[in-house]
Amino acid sequence: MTMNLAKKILAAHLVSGDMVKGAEIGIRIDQTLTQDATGTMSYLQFEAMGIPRVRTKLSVSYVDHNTLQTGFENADDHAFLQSIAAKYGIYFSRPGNGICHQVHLERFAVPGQTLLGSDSHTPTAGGMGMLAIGAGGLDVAVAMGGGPFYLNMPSVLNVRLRGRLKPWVSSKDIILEILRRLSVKGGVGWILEFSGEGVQSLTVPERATITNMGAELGATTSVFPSDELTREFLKAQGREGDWVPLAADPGADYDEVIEIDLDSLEPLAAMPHSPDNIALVKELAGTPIDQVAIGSCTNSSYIDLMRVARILKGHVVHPRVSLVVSPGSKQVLTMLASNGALADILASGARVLEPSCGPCIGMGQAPRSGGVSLRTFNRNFEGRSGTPNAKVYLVSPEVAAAGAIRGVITDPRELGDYPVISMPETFMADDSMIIPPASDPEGVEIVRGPNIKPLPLREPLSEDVTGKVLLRVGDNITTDHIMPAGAKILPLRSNIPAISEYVFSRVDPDFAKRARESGGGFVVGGHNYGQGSSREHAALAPMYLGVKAVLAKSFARIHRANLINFGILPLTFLDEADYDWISQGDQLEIQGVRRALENGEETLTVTDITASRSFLVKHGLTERQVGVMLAGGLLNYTRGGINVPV
Ligand code: MIC
Ligand code: SF4
Repeated sequence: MTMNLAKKILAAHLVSGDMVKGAEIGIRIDQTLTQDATGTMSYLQFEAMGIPRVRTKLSVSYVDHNTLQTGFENADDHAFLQSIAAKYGIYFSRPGNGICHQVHLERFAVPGQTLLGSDSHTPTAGGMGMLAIGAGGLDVAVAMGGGPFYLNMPSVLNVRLRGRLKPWVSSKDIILEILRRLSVKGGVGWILEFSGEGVQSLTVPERATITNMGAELGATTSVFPSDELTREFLKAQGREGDWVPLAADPGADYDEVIEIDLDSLEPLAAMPHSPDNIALVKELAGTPIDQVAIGSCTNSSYIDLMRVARILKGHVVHPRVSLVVSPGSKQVLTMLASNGALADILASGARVLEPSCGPCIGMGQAPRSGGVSLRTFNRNFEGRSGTPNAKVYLVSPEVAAAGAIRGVITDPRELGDYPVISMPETFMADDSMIIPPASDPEGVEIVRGPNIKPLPLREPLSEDVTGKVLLRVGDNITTDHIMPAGAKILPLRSNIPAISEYVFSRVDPDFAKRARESGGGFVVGGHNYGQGSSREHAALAPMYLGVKAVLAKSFARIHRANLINFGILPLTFLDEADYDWISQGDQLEIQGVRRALENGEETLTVTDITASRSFLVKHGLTERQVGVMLAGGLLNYTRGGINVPV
């Protein structure tokens, strides 16, 4: 039987279920990664499982998000993460070593293996031919314990790349074009698999820009074949031994195919406030810019920043613009420093940050009020930059650099000759900032600062679920709406009671108070509820506030899984028109939920007591998920020893 590449990797890792579209399968996870903003919870959960050492081939804990230390909290979390890593057999990438996805691609990603990461941009490693999936921290904890990762068997979309990109058009424009065609919810339930002769002109980091931002489609993951360019990249990283050739079988089937003619692409931008709000850069030309931010796990590779350095060389940043550059890794920064490119970047007036997420997650560098910010990042959700009324455009490094010089959005093709950057034959690989696990784990004491609070747990599911509609929101609500990030709130990631005060704070500042006073209740949403990040705090903190169920038209994959993991019912309307009848403050009741789930019933009746009407919702839970829900969440369920083999 011929198989596409995604199916081959899934089949090689299958531990349960049949690979039938939509059915639940369990897969073995070879590698895991965590970052500091999701990692503390993930490791608290791992600790609670009582397993002495990780059972993966490789697990890495990165510190890259919470690097602004405005108080003791982040530094305390770093110390906790370092001690946990030493004790449980995990490699620890120290703050300053770089953004998890960039470093993982450079130093650890292996074609054909599976990677589960507590960050939605884990698919970055798909640029290397890995099957790399983002998940909540609890799912990653289970995988570290040797348990399978469960997902619904995705459909596979073949993206055929034809031709070659023209000068000044880059791989960022390819993924922006896909977002234009498919939208931020078009990838839910899909894996994107790239093929075609166009692949051969894209280096591994350029491929990784595309798989990285596949997350913005809501896709399960995205994957490229592993070919000669993959081998060259690995060789240049001193890891040729990790290379294996991988591709779909000739004539393999796909559920759908789209073609992209690379020659016809032009520089694109995602306009405020959604990654799928795409326009041609030339149509936006002339728009005044206040800030340009270059970096993030999407566009901070050596190739990206070398190109930026060449474009900036000999220019000074426009007086209106603040240019900030954050290299993706210590490797990238070191190479720029040693070949002189960093001097060109500095000479332009750029403000260079340490290799970390930085402005991408609102950790500093918030734009001025109402300011226009051009960013090479992957998300431009309203308020994510830290300035509620800023207007963020997502662009390629070429468009960003051109804008920084001119002070207005500029079609980079106006700049003349395109700087051709070739891949280095050898990268400056130095793993001295990656600390291996301790050789005497018993001797390691876990460091726990006062900001690290114990994990809250939910009670087993009650027979009837009742409460008020605490909030009713529209389509495409992001996890940044539900549980905002930024320099002020991120340091509370290991303190659920404190962070829960900020749930929905940008949408409705009274939400937390109302939820507490009402003893919890329901949230009602539109399509693609919970799109964006993998942060399980967007489920855990509402759970802490007593949210019992979310009724929505549809859910984003990772957030739905997180809701289930923390015992919140994700329910979808059988008839979407029922959404229109519900108002904030309505008293809802679902009787006999436990019994219905135990009896295998697929729909539940919701009574809106205030509106005097009833309607049907479906839960779509698999048998395993029903078990999780009845137990009051995955941690209660795994404590029964059901999920993780001991
Ligand atoms: C993001 O880009 O939104 C984050 C911050 O990396 C999140 C993880 C988090 O919230 O900690 C993600 O993408 O999953
Ligand atoms: Fe970090 Fe931004 Fe990438 Fe998230 S998207 S991992 S915040 S750089």
